Amino acid sequence: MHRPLFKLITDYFNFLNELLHELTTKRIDYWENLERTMNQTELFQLLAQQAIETPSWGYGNSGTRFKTFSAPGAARTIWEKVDDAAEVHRLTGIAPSIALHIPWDKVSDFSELNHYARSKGISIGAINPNVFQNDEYKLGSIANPDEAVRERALSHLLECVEIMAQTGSKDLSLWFADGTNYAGQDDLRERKRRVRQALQVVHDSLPDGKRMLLEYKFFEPAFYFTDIFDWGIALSHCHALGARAKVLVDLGHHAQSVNIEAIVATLLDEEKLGGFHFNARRYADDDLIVGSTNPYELFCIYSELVQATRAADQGVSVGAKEVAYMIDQSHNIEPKLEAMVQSVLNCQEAYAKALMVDYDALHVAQKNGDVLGAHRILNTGFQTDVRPLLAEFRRLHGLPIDPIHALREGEYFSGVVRDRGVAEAGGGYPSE
Ligand SMILES: [Mn+2]
Repeated sequence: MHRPLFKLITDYFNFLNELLHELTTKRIDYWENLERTMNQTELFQLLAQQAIETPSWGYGNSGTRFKTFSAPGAARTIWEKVDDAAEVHRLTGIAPSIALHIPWDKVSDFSELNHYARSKGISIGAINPNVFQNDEYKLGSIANPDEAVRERALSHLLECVEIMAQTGSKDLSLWFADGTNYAGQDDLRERKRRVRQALQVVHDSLPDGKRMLLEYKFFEPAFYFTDIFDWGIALSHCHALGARAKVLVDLGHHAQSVNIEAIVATLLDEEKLGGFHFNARRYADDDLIVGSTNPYELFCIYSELVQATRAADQGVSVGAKEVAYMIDQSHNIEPKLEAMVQSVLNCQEAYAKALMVDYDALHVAQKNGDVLGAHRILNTGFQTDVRPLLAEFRRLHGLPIDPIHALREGEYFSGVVRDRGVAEAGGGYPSE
C-alpha cells in the first residue's frame, strides 16, 4: 500500500477511536448532573408541580388574514375546547387549566362550565377580555379619545372580573390593541392617563387573591405608537396600580434580539412578574410553538425563574413561585392537539434543563470573574439530554412515556376527527 495513504487511514482510525473515548467517558450525563444539583425525589417533585395553562383559542380553527384552514377534529365550542385541554393534561400531566377569551367563550352559565371543566380533571384559568373587535374600538378602548367608548371598554373588563368569580379564575389577563398610526393623531400623555385611570378601577375591583396581568406589545395593530408598548410602561403602570397588578411577558411581543431573560430577571427582582404567554417568533408575533425557534432563550428564561425561586430575598422567591405559565398560540397549519402537546413538552424540557444547572458552582465562577467557566456551567444544563429523565418521570406518574405517540395512536384524536368532522373555516382577507 502507498505509505502516506496508509498513514492517513490509520490516523483517521486513531482519531475516531479517541473521539469515541471522549464521547463515552466525558458524555454529559443527567444522573451525574443530578447528583451535583439535587436528589431525584426533589427533582421529580419540582417537575410534578410544573403547570402550563393552555388557551381555548388554540383548539379551534384559526388562521392569518390570508386564510383560515380547517383542521380535522378542531373544537367548535368551548365545551369541546375544554375536552381537548383535558386530553392535553391527561397526556402530559402538567397542563391542568384552560384560559378563556371573552366573548369568544361566553356561555350563559359560567358556573356550569367551571363544573364541567372540573369533571374533566382541569380548571378554568385566566380570563382574557376582548376590547379590540368591536367597531367602536377603531381608535382604541381604554385609551380612546371618546369617553363613552372608554366607559364601555371598562364595563367589559369589570364584567370579566365578575366572570372570574364564577369560574374560580385567579388571573385577569389584559392585552390592549390601543395605539395610534400617525404622529399627532392623539395626545400621548393623555392616553397614558386614560389607561391608568381605567386600570386603576379594574385593579381596585379585584377581590383578595385575584390578580390582573398586564401584557405589553411593541407594535400591531397600531404601527406608530402602542399604548402599552413595552415592559417599562407595563411595570410603571403596575407599580402605580398596586399589589394585584403584575406584568405579563408574551415571548412574541418583542423586537428582534431583545434579551427577554433580562426582562424576566428585572421583573422578578421588582416582584412584578405575573405570568407568561409562551410562543415563539421569527419575525413578529408569529405564534409558533414555544421553544421551536430558540430553545436556548426558553432555557435561559427558565434558568432565571429557577434561580429566583431559590433567592434569599423572600419577596423575590415567593413572587417567582406565583408566576403563571400560559401558552398563547393559535396554530394555523399544525394539527391543533399535537401542537399543544408539543408546546407543553417543550416547556417541560426547558424547565428540566434549567434544573440541571449547578447554580452553586455558577455563582462561584461568577464571583471569580470566570467568564467562560460560568458560561459553560450554565450551558451544561442546556446540553443535558433530559429525555430519559422525563420518560422516567412520566412512567412514575402513570403518564404515557411518549405523549405525542400516545396522542397519534390513541382513541381520543381519531374520535374527535370522526365526531366533529372538518368544520368550515374562513376565507381570510378580504372576507367573503
Ligand atoms: Mn399574548
